[in-house]
Amino acid sequence: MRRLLPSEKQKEKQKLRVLIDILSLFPRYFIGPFNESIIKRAQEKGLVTIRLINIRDFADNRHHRVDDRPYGGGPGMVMMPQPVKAALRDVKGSQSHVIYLTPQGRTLTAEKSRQLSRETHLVLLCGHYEGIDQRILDREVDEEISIGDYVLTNGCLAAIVLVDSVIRFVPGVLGHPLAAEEDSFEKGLLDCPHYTHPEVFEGERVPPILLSGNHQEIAKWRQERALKKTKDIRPDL
Ligand code: 4GY
Repeated sequence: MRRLLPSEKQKEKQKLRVLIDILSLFPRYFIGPFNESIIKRAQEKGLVTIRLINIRDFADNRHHRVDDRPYGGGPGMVMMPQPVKAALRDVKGSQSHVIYLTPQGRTLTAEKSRQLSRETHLVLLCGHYEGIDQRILDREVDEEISIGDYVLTNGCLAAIVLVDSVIRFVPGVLGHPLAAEEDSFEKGLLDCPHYTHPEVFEGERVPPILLSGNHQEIAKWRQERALKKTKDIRPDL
């Protein structure tokens, strides 16, 4: 194999960093989930930087209003374009990929999360009320993503889910370098069952094959169980 040029060596060592800006009306939503466990550690390691931006801070009217009544009538309120545009202008750069979280988007998959983990700068736009003025979505958003076929009260929880699933694919975030690949969905199957100590719990034994030390047989068993589970629960996969 060809030796790496000095510039390439440097690039190899250089950490893949992801900057994630989250624009919402409720930045406090994220404080709990982002300050625990793996997401917390990913930030401490400098692999991921998450910034929380309050769209209301960018409202140019005296009362910092961010919503107004929908043209054409009907219930609910719509987020006004001005504050959203100003917040986006504040964070957007040449490398930004802007995502709007909405049930109207393409459903998030592991493949999409892996793809997003290779972006330099993700901007996540979280709506509230009936949503955001369509002119912002048309002009400023690169992609609309849904986390599933149900409606949340706002986009913040969907953004938390997206961040969590994306950062698992950022190299160095999970302990084992191949952990993200080993998990469910990477082979198009649901995961197999897992067992730990004790060997007998309330009279139920761990499947004996897992204690056999025969790694080939264990791998075969896990594959079979994953296949059966997938056929039963998700034949569409
Ligand atoms: N499902 N996937 C979702 C959602 C809430 C009104 C627009 C979802 O991603 N987002 O249900 N979002 C709505 C609330 C404004 C977002």
